[in-house]
Amino acid sequence: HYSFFPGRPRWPSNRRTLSRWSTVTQLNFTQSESYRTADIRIAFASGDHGDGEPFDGVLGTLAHAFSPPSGFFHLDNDENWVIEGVTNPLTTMSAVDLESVAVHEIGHLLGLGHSSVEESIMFPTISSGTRKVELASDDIEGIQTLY
Ligand code: TQI
Ligand code: ZN
Repeated sequence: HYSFFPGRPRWPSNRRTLSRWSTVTQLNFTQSESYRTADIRIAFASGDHGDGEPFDGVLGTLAHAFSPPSGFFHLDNDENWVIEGVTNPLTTMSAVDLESVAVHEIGHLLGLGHSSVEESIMFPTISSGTRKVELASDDIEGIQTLY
């Protein structure tokens, strides 16, 4: 029978963020062979990266995604991105949870603007050091109204 290492460490699933949105809609996401022809193109970038919306170093703008049918989703490479709460002690003060930001930006990619409901993923602020990855009923209503 199989066993795990203590604490059950594992690689994070890179599809988890997209599946949060696909489980509440008819949308399907598959990984494309080619970045150039993909509908959704995700990249890390620093400073001025050619789309007229330059990044600004640590904190400030963390990421941006454009409304449909753009499909561009850029993450600021200068942030101290954190996955599953694992932070570098030297950068904890400015740590940003990658999954929380990604779920929010995918919402923008799919066509959701900001929400006035504080619990929602699409609320325009998040307290620093916070992890917010579960869709709220407001997010689900929004995306189901659109798709
Ligand atoms: N990026 C902003 C955002 O995604 C970009 C933005 C500003 C924007 N105004 C907009 C996008 C109007 C669409 C419409 O909201 S951000 C958060 C949150 C950012 C902010 O880097 O400031 C998250 C990215 F909600 F926490 F403030 C992700 Cl989760
Ligand atoms: Zn936003």
